[in-house]
Amino acid sequence: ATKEKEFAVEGMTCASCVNRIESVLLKEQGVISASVNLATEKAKIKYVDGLLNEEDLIRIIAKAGYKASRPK
Ligand code: 9UX
Repeated sequence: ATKEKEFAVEGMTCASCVNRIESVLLKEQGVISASVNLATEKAKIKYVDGLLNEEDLIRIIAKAGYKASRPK
């Protein structure tokens, strides 16, 4: 099954940050789509449930240099 969740992302200061995070996410096995919004500081990620969980996605974003947090 797939899930689509929104994460809060801190630390993005220019439009290239958006592209960086999206491409890092899309390289991961299990990520179906990733849409990052600089203005709202949110990342909407669609992923395969059995391959990734929220903690994995937060860790992947952290490795790219940004602080993500769980959706409410
Ligand atoms: Mo822009 Mo983002 O120079 O890490 S790419 S701030």
